[in-house]
Order: sequence, then structure tokens, then C-alpha cells
Amino acid sequence: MGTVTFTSTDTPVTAPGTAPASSTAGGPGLPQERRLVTAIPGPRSQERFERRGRHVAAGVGTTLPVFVESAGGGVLVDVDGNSLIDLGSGIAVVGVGNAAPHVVDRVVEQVRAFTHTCFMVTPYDVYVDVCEQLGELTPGDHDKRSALFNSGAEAVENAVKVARSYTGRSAVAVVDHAYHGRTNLTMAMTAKSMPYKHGFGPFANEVYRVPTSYPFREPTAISGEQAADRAIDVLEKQVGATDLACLVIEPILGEGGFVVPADGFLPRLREWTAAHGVVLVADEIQTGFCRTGDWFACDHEGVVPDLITTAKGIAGGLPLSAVTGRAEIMDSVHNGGLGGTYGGNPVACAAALGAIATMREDNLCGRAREIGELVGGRLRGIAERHPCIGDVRGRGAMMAVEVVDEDGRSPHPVRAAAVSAYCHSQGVVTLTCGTYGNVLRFLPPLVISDALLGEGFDVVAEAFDATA
Ligand code: PLZ
Repeated sequence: MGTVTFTSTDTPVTAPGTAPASSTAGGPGLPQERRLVTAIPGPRSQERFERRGRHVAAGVGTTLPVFVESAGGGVLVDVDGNSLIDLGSGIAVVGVGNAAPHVVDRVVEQVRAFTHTCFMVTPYDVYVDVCEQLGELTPGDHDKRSALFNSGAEAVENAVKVARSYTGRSAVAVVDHAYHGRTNLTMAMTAKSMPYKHGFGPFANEVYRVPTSYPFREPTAISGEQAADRAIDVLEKQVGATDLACLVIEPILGEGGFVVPADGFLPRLREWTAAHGVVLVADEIQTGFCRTGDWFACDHEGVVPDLITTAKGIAGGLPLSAVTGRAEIMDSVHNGGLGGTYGGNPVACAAALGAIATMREDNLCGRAREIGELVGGRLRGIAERHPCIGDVRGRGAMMAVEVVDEDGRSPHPVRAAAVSAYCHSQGVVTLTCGTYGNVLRFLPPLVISDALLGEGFDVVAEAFDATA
């Protein structure tokens, strides 16, 4: 299976941790190679993992227990000197690559100038610059306003606050398999109990869940418009359009399994929400900023949401999120109603400006489409040989396979986990997701080279063979 360039999984070629002192400098200058010098995790990572257990709360999970020392381009380098291919981007965050030069430069410059004033106390330019960019890049050419926050969940919470304030209505609609965060309101909006909600209730009320469009799992094929009408029927009967403040939806489900709705689903929901004064909120926290081959996933079908939440890819790894939307909706909130101590922190804003400049200069939307072609081709090739792959789906650099049983349909999370674990052992960072935990998702940095990506998928192919 392809060229396997890793050294060995169990025999260290160089002693662990003997990489040169400059090895902590990350960024695209790091050798873009898969290099295994110890087993994964190596002894130094294992030592640190034990220490982690003594100090870090057990509730905080770990996908792959290697401790990272530097990262850049398409690789993560661990404390044992292993260089791993990154097919996760820290969950769709470092699309521009880790320690991306423009991000580092802007951050350093900003850190030297000032680190914090609180925008609500004394404002500064970089916050306004980010809002201006968001107005320009997000779907629709209407007049827009933005407010900045720290995390994705916080952006979703604020989108709901704005929608309720504007409409004077309280109900919030979300869809099956949705993921919107881990705060109390966003847990209520998230579909999956384990691990996100179990034991953490009671949850916020006035949140209503409706069916979505999940082409692979429809009992009989239905169109996007039909799937939308099924959801609309529930909303009209069980909630009532006049009581509904907003419909919050991920244009492609993220944690829920990289489910791409059938064409026509989102446009039909857009039509219905507009007709009933319901605020349509697109949660583009995972799909945004070139990930799917467009600036935002809504662009694909020309859907213009009223509000859009962004985070993750916006700032090259620094914590920043935003709500952007129609000026009349955003400006309906009373002065002082939105904010937070750190929201739109100047260092995070500077990072966002560096990240956005990189996306523009390097045409990362175009690159995401190329990655989609390459990865999609590889995955379809693997699926031909492995009937346990029930579905290959996604868009751009947000691709996934759904792993199923012999019946071609029942979720097989154990096999998905085994494939992922094999990839990890061979120095490729992969992630799983999905309501049933049976989806392998691929979110490479958009700056990864074709060679490294190809090698990563050689390992993924090998993983399916090895776990057959
Ligand atoms: N909305 C669509 O994907 C975050 C969650 C990882 P925060 N997804 C990764 C985990 O297990 O916690 C996400 C998302 C969508 C909202 C969020 C929440 O963003 O920045 O994690 O709060």
C-alpha cells in the first residue's frame, strides 16, 4: 500500500527527545514528513500523560495521548521527536496551518503593543477590522454588524440572544444530530447525550428539535425540499411559527457526522423562515473559512442566513468567535446587552486578520476544493475494496466515511475506532464523529502538501486493510 516512509513503530532510531533545540519553532518551515522514532505514544508522552492524570480533571478527554512540541503545515511534532501527519487541524481550527507566518507576525506585533483593554471599556482598531472583514466575507451583500466572543458556544448563545431580542419570541429550533456547544443553552441545542449532556441537566427550555436531511439514513430517498417540509411540519404543529425566534442549523453537520443535506433542503428552510419572520442562524463554526471550498458552506447553494456564527478557522488557533448578521437584527439589542471581558481580545483579533490574509493570498478556498478532489478520490477507492464503508461524503476539505456493519447500514463504531487507532499508531492524526460514533472525518490543514496528504491516505487505506 503506497510508500511507507515511517521508520519503525517500536525501535527508536534516535533517542527520544534528541531533536535539535530549534525543534520548538513550528510553522511551515518544519520538515513536512511523517517520521516515527518511537512507538506512539512515545515514552516522553507517556510520562507526561501520567502527570496529566494527576493534575488535569478526568472529564477532559484525549483523542491521541501524544504531547505536542511544535507544529506547522501538515505536521505535529511530539516531545519524543515523532512527526505526525495532521488530518484533524485541532478540530477544523488551523486551516491556515499551525503557527502560520501571518498569524504569528500579527500576534507578536499586537502582543508587543498591548494585550487587553476590554473592548467595552476602551475600543481598538483590530476588533473593528475583524468585524469589517466578516461583513465582507459572509454571505449576502446587505448591511451587516458583528459582535465578537471567545468560543463557538458563546457565539451560538449570543446569536440566540439577538434573535430572541429582535423577534420578541422565545422558541429555538435545532435539528437532529446537531452540535452547538457545551454550555447550558448549547447543550440543550446539541443532540447527542453521551458524552456532551449525560448527567449535566437540567437543560435550558424552549429548545425544539426537528428532523434534518440525512441522505444515507433516510428509509426511502427523499428530496431536500421534502426533508425541509418534514421539519417545517413539526415546527408548525409543535412549536408554531409565530412563537419561533430562530432556527439554528449547521449547513453541513459537524460533530453529528459530516452529514451533507440533500440539495434544496437549506434553500427551502430559508424560504420558510423568511416568510414567517423566523431568524435563520447558520452555525458555520466548523464549516466556515474556506473549509468546504467556499468562504462559508451556505455559499454553495447561495443561501443567505440572517445571522451566522463563526469561530475555529477564523483566527488560526487563537480563541475568537463571532456573530455576524443583518444590521437591523444585530442592532435591535439594547446598548450594553452584548459583550464579555475578553470577547474580541486584541491578540485574537490580530491573529484573525493574519489568518484571513493568508486565506485570501493563498486562495485557500481553491485549495480546499483540490483537497476535496484528492481525498474524495482516495476514500472512494478504499470504499470499493471495503464494503464496511457505507457512505463517502463531505465537501472540500471536510470529508468523511461512515463505517457500517455487514448489512451495509448498521453503524459500526468499533471498526471506525480501530481504523482511527491504527492511523494514530502509524503517525496519522485522524478524528471520529457522528451520533453513532462510526464516522471517520478528515479535516486536514488547507496548507498541507499533496505528498503528505497522499501519504496520510496511504495509511488510512492500510488501516482499513489491517482491521478487516
Ligand atoms: N458549533 C458547529 O462544531 C465545536 C467540539 C469539540 P466551541 N465543535 C468541536 C468538543 O468535543 O468540545 C462547535 C461546532 C459547531 C459550535 C461548536 C462549539 O464551539 O468553540 O467548542 O465552544
